[in-house]
Parts: sequence; C-alpha cells; structure tokens
Amino acid sequence: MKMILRWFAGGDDSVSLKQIKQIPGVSGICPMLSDIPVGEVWPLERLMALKEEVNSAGLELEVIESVNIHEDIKKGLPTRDRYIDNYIKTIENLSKIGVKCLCYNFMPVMDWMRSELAYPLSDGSTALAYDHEEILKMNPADIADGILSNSKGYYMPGWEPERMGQMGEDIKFYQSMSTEDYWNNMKYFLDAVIPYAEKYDVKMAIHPDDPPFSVFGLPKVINSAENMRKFLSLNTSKYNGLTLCTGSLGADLNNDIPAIVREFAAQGRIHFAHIRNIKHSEDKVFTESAHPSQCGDLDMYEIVKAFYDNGFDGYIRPDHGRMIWDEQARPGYGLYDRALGATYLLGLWEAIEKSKK
Ligand code: DNO
Repeated sequence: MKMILRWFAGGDDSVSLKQIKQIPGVSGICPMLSDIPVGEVWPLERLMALKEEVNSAGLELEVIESVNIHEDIKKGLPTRDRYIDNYIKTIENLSKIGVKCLCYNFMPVMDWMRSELAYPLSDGSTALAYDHEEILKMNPADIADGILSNSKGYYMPGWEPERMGQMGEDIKFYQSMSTEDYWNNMKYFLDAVIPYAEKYDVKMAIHPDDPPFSVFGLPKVINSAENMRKFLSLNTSKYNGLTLCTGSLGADLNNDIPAIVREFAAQGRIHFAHIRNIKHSEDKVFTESAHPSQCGDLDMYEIVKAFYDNGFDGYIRPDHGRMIWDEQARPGYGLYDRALGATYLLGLWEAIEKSKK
C-alpha cells in the first residue's frame, strides 16, 4: 500500500510539493494536467517535465487523477473513436513516465456535485456539503456558477468552464438516453482501451458516481455493489478496476462500505482508494467530516481493515479535507486536514498490520 495526496500542477495549488513531502508516510502524489482540453492527448514532454518536478521534490508519480473522458464517448457519438484513440495515446505517454494507475470517471456532464463548498461546522471549520432538496431547487447552470465562483480562483476538477457552457444541452441529451445505452457506451470504451492499459501496464481505476443517486434524471452507474459487479464484468481484465471512494459510495446509506471493500479487494480489482468520512443529518443530506470514525458515519477502522485483510496493495489517498486553522485553499484540497487524514489512516494501517503478527 502506498499513501499519496492529490496535487494540482502548474502553480494551481496552495499546497507545495515540499509541504507534501513533509507529511510522514506520504510517498507520492496524483496530479493531472488540467489545462489540456478534455479529449486531447497529454503531451509526453509535459508529462516528463511534471515527473521531473515531482521526483525532484522526493515524491513519486505513479498515479494520475484524472484523465477525463470526452462527452462524445459517453454519448456514443460516431466521433468517439477519435477521442478514444487520443485516450489510448495518453495512456501510452503516461506509461512512459512510469505511471501505474489511472483514476477516471464515467459520470455524465458533471463530475462530483455539492450544494455548498464552505459549509460551517460546529468546530469553526468549513466543509463541502450536500443537500438534495437544495440541489433540486437550483438549475444546473446555477450549481456550476456556485462551484466556480466559490473555488477561490482554483481550477475545480470536473467543472471545466468550457464544458459547462454545453451543460444544458448535454443534460437534455442524457435525459433521453436509456441507462442500458449508457452502459453500452461504457463497454465500448473499456473494450477499446483496456487492451492498451494491459499492454502499457497502467491500471484503470474508475471513480464512483458522486453523489451515487440520480440528479436531474442523469444516468448513474458506479454507485452500488451490484452495479460495480456489473461494471467489472463488462471487461474482466484486472486492468479494468476501481477507485474505491468511501465518501462517494457512503452518501447512499444502503451501501455497506466494508463489505464492498472486502468483495472487490479480494478480487484484486481495487487499484486506488479515496478514503474520507461523511456525516448525514438525514437521507441525502450530509457534510464531509474529518476522517476519524468518531466524526462521521463511516467506521474507518473496519474500512481500512477490509483493505488490509484482503491483500490490498494499491494506492490510498485521504480524500477531501475540511478547511481548518484558517487555511485558504481549493475547497476540499487544503493541506492540514488531509495531512491529518493521511496520518490517521497510516496509524490505522500500522495498528492493524501489527495486530496480525
Ligand atoms: C472529487 C474527486 C473526483 C475525481 C474524479 C475522477 O474531488 O474525487 O473529482 O477526481 O471523479 O475522475
């Protein structure tokens, strides 16, 4: 298992590589090139420069989060083949700089969604929050505006302004598409890409839908044990795997996260884990809490134990953190709370490991 942190390249992060290097036990980072338009090839020279920057800070670059998928692929348009070819070329380039794992998602139009980016918690910190009723009261363009205008000037992954312009039309498109067709488009993508992931030894790790229930009538696919089973059976290569995000799946109170981890880790299909806690006040209303079990609904000991007991040897990152100690950073991605999360998770791992000896 390796503990890593998400980091944004190109001067688009308040957190420095030097600071990340000083978090005990963190071996690397999972960056992305956010300025490359979705669907275009990530140039090798840019990747080599990124690797050099990361390695010279004493950190590893074995995971990328994320290479986003062009909407034409998700829509199944004839133009998808060009974007799939570009995706394969990007995988080849990533392999040339030693990347082993690629996190991506197959969510229509929007990546993750929240109703608030700085919801005040009782301890004076702020956190990302979700309230389904509030979301349904807004229109998608307002949600995008809310996220982009509260991002403190940072790029918000999955909310690229150029894609947001298309949002209204895209939503209509997906509303008239059957979920089965959406699955078929996913299979088409996997069957084209996975043989190259094998060839270049880059494990593909899909991120669950966040939230894991439908919003605005959009298809939701990676949101439950049953659907993850279906996803993994679409293409049975080990290179077709999961990013197991406890917070995304945990937003559906019916999901038993330790059981999900046990099942898919035992099959060797989890390559990357995003571990964070969330606290519900009611169904479909939650805040992202601090990582420890006592702060949220999820039992972190059971979750980490499920990974350990089932031989997980992939990457873990503490997921979003709260904004604490007056930090000014990209919502969810400050230094302090994620560093506390990493240390806590490493502590659980060590205790579980030693209890087995
Ligand atoms: C949210 C992240 C996601 C994730 C993508 C992967 O903060 O976990 O945006 O990076 O879904 O493609």
